Amino acid sequence: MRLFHAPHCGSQAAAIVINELGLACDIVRTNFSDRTELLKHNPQGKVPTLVLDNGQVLTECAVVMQYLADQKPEGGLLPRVGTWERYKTLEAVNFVATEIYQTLSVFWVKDISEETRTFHKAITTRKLEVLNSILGRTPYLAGNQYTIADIYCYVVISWTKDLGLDMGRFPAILGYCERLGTRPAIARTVAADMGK
Ligand SMILES: N[C@@H](CCC(=O)N[C@@H](CS)C(=O)NCC(=O)O)C(=O)O
Repeated sequence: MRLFHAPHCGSQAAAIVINELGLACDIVRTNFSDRTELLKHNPQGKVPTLVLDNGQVLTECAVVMQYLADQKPEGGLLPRVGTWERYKTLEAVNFVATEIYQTLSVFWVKDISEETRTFHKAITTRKLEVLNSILGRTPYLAGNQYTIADIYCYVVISWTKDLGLDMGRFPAILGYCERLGTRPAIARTVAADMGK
């Protein structure tokens, strides 16, 4: 398998899953200024793009992570099909994708006005309050088990650093991210993305 990935993108979550599970998958760090190879597999030219050994292609981070985790179910990052825990994990993945990621994505729109930025900061703060309250009750997003939802959440929350949000209001989120950041697979992936 090959994963097209770029630092500071959601694809970092897929790269972490690969490293957590020790999957046989080349992680191809993509330079968006030359997408020749990526465009051969994904006409959208976006990451993550996962190319299987048989040439089939899978995109959409939330789904790519599920596929990767299912390659090694004993790794425990995604509970087995049919279990309640699996649905709770997918609920958490969807929460990150739609409530947090999509809210933050507004900040990357070019030439966003100051008024829109302030408005979206308020919306983001309300979403982060919900996340903070969940993480105040359970050690991981879907309960007691570390799953792909946590990996995704960790990556998405790392994007809040430069947004001028008062993250000090969310001690449970900060403590959780600090804890996750010490996991070897996360630390290794982040360091590699920073060229270390
Ligand atoms: N809905 C997709 C979004 C993928 C996406 O927008 N990826 C960004 C990551 S930075 C990208 O590749 N952007 C490059 C571009 O839009 O040109 C997902 O969740 O995986």
